[in-house]
Amino acid sequence: MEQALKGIKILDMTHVQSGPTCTQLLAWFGADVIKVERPGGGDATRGQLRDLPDVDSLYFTMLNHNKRSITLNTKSEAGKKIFSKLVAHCDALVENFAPGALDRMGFSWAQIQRINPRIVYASIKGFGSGPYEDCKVYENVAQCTGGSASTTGAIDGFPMVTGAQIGDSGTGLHLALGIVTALYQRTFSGKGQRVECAMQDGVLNLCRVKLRDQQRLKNGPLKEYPQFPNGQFGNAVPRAGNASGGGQPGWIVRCKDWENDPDSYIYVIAQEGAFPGLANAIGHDDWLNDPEWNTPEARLSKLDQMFSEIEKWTLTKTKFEVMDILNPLNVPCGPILSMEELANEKSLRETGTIVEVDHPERGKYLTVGNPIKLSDSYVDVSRSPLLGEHTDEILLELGLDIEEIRQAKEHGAV
Ligand code: CAO
Repeated sequence: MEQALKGIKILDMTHVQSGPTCTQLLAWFGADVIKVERPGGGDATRGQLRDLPDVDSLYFTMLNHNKRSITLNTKSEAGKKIFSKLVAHCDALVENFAPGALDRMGFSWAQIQRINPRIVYASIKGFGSGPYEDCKVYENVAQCTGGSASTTGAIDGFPMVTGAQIGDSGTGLHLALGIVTALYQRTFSGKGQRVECAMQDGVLNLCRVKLRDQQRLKNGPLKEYPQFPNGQFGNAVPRAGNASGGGQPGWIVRCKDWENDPDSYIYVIAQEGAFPGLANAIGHDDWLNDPEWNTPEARLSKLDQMFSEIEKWTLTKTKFEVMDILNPLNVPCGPILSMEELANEKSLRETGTIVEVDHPERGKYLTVGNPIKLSDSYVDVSRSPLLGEHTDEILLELGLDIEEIRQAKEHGAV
């Protein structure tokens, strides 16, 4: 079996999280990803959040699988010459430096196009054009400025960020789609193009349903929000605790032993069609003939009471027992799975979503593999490269001879 992106060469100038998640996906689909790193330390994440001394951190290794690494000082004259060769050699250049960094190195989009008119030049920045376009941005800044934090959190609490890296990994995913789309268009146009994703835009795209609710708000209260009927709505979409985002009410309820296990909870959705089964299961078949309870509209004003009745029942069972009972009744529900439980989940290992990888310095560790499954393109998750591990090999591929490589090293270019 071939790999979907076999033959595509990516000039990977990414660092930290957002860019590397993008190029890692491309590598998993078979692209040859050449990660360019500054001589000395390389990508700063190699040394951040280290759990073992002098060994590439899990932060780095889990974002840079299946890539090759070359060290290159792109600010030195000799380094710029090699960088130009890389631009000519590759199909896409991907970067997520602070705004203007590549231009300051002497490589504007116009200059890059002159070197290689077929190249796709893809960037992640914190913001698009506008008042904040020059700002540096990390994950939580994007969550706060993209609408996620203002709509996440307890009903009366402060704005909250989420553990899902929607600003970094979310934008990386958006950019990967932009790159393959631009490569596809190139097969007809013969030309490369610029691809830009702003983290604020990526987060806002993922918060689309909240902009929907913002517009619904002017036509009346948001009836599925916990603020209805007891609370007040202001001018903006409020935080909704754990309420379900859609038209079917949902909430997180406690399960047996929740006092000792911080993850003994389950999310239950009282979907209209499955409501009779749910009511029966929790011993409330009386609701089914009671006009105060037997329609979604009647229940809307007392969702608190409904979920507290459901919880009286879930408190007598483990989250997995609840799942086993409710699933056959078609009641959508999901146990709160801890990272420990996910790491040990057999089915995730079998699908390649959780993979064990061996690393020459750190030994075996777990990573999240490719969550996108193609039936005709296999993914073999291999370890991240050591800093500059493939420098000589890549320079030879670019056509440098042994003497030129020696000189590049002598000048500190690689
Ligand atoms: N050779 C020589 N110089 C190099 C180099 C190389 N191989 N690789 C990088 N550099 C230089 C850059 O050119 C830049 O120099 P200048 O400031 O002189 O232009 C410098 O290294 C540092 O780059 P940076 O400003 O991007 O790095 P930072 O650590 O200060 O900022 C970050 C990090 C993430 C805030 C910033 O890159 C950014 O805002 N990126 C866009 C948004 C983004 O992707 N954020 C997500 C990060 S993950 O949470």
